[in-house]
Amino acid sequence: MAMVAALLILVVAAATAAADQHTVGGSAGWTQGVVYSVWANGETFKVGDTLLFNYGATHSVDEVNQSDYNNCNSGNAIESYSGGKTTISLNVTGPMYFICPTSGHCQGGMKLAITVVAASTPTASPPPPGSPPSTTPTNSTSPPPPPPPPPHSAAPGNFGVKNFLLLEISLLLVALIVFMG
Ligand SMILES: [Cu+2]
Repeated sequence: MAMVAALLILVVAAATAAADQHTVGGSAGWTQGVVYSVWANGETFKVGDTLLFNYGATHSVDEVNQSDYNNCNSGNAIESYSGGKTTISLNVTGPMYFICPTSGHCQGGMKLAITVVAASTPTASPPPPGSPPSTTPTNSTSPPPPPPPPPHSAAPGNFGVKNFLLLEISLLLVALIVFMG
């Protein structure tokens, strides 16, 4: 049972902490004519995730600082990538900026700003404080329930009136005892 619970916790933790790959621009990829701020607003970028840029031969990817992002300046790039397919690991929290260095592309909107947030760390909920472990003894001190009375084998035979009366009285007494008890 404990094994099953541990496995369940592992599965849930793995599901919640799973790293995601964000394909920039979705199916459109890294190209002209995509509003990347809209795309980025629909994504949650976590530490441990990756960005995937898919682009054609006329495009590249430059990681730049905020100022160069704003000014579409690729002359000062932190990193430059090319080749049509670029995967970038998101290792730290904070903003990241990317532009296409091809002339005119950044000015035309081919620029991406994202904010990387800390990966969600699932914490196992601890037991509430002030709840001591159960100390109720398992061996009960109350007496066991009394055994049921034996069934009356009332076999009317050749009773006389006197015996019949006695039987009636005893039955009444038993009924009384049962009702009183
Ligand atoms: Cu481009």
